[in-house]
Amino acid sequence: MIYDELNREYKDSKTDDSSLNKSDIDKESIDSLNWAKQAYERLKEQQKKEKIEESDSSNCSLVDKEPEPTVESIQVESQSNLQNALSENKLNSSDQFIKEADPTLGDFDEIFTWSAEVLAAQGKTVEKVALEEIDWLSRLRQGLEKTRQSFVTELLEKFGDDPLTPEVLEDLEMLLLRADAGVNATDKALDALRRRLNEEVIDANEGLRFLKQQLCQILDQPIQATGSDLLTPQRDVLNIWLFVGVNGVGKTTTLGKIANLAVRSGYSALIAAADTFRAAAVEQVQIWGQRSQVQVIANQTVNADPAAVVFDAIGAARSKEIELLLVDTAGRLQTKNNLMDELQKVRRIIQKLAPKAVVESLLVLDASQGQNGLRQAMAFAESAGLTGVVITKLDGSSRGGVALAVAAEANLPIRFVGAGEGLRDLRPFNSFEFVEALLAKR
Ligand SMILES: Nc1nc2c(ncn2[C@@H]2O[C@H](COP(=O)(O)OP(=O)(O)OP(=O)(O)O)[C@@H](O)[C@H]2O)c(=O)[nH]1
Ligand SMILES: [Mg+2]
Repeated sequence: MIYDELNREYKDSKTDDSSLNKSDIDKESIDSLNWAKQAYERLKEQQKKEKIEESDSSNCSLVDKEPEPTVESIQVESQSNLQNALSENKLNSSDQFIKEADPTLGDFDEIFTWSAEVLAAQGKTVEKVALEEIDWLSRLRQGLEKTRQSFVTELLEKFGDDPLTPEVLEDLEMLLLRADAGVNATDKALDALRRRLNEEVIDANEGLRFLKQQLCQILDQPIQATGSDLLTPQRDVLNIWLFVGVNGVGKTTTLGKIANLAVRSGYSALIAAADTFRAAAVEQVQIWGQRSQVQVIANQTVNADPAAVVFDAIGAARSKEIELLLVDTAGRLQTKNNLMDELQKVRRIIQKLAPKAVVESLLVLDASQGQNGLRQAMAFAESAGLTGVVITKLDGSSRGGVALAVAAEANLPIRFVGAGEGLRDLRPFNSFEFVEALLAKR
């Protein structure tokens, strides 16, 4: 059974049970432990079956799985460069890459139970639970550990067991600002809590539940305004996704991970290596392409015109009836106007050559740079025509709250989140699971 990781459901899913209104689900009423046990048993069975099928087709499947290099347009200049780049990316061989791409079922532990609870609370049925989702939720929770520890531990201490007081809300305000949630989001959440507190007495549990709901609403607002909960390529048209952002935020890595998700989910993809600014950028993207068997269009000439690369890529995408063209761009600082001009030129080429293409311009944002990073990145907004955000490096940062600032200050939908350097550390964004992971008690 193929799991579509961009749409976050099995390919043959007929009914969409995940569309249940989350607020209608009383989490407490679900026998979550029992549910988690059933889900675990089912996944164990499924994995056993897959293992048998794999061993039945014996070594053949391994041979089949070995990706054939399909990069036609560029040649790696030297093998040693490739090796260096491989180790830079921690991808030492195709086998390792394939292994890394396939999640395995761990123990029936606290993390599994928590992940299952989050899925159950969103209305997923036991039959629809995918290992990919469980795997991702545990990664997300681990990734948010630093933010969670500095935020939740104190929050729960402040909340205590007594009914909430206005003083506690003041402390909460400070905690949200410290987690880089931004003034707008903090005000919104606090105003709602204060209004509630004026009307009735609420205890700590209800306070936490209400806070989670408010944070979800803040994150969801720009997403709902787009009309689609998840960003997925539209079928039968060319989709062009541009990855923009300042130096080193994770554009290329994000593009590589999304290329892999797209291929695994059954989309045809192509990569345009339009970062011609940095010498090693083409090789880096080429390796990602090789690993996911996605062709890369590039021009090895130093300082080649990025718009020309995109021009070639659109031509190739057309002739091969590609669904998703992923465009890597150079890290640009707003002071470098020529780089901004380049980005606008790329947009013009797309508009001219593929006016019917569905274009997404995704701002990649490093969570550890917090609100400063967001302000700096917003300089891209005009020239890049931003339509969404990818937040990377949630792991290792205590500023995961910046997601709230993205929604409330920049009014942009968050489309993907990255919480680690590994292949499976990036997934489509879901506000409910993000808030649950951020505010998980245990
Ligand atoms: N810990 C962690 N590291 C990440 C994440 N995403 C990317 N990185 C790392 O960040 C570094 C920079 O990533 P790149 O993808 O090269 O960033 P870029 O924006 O393309 O950089 P330039 O092309 O130089 O502007 C790499 O070492 C990545 O492995 C993440 O979610 N977590
Ligand atoms: Mg890059």
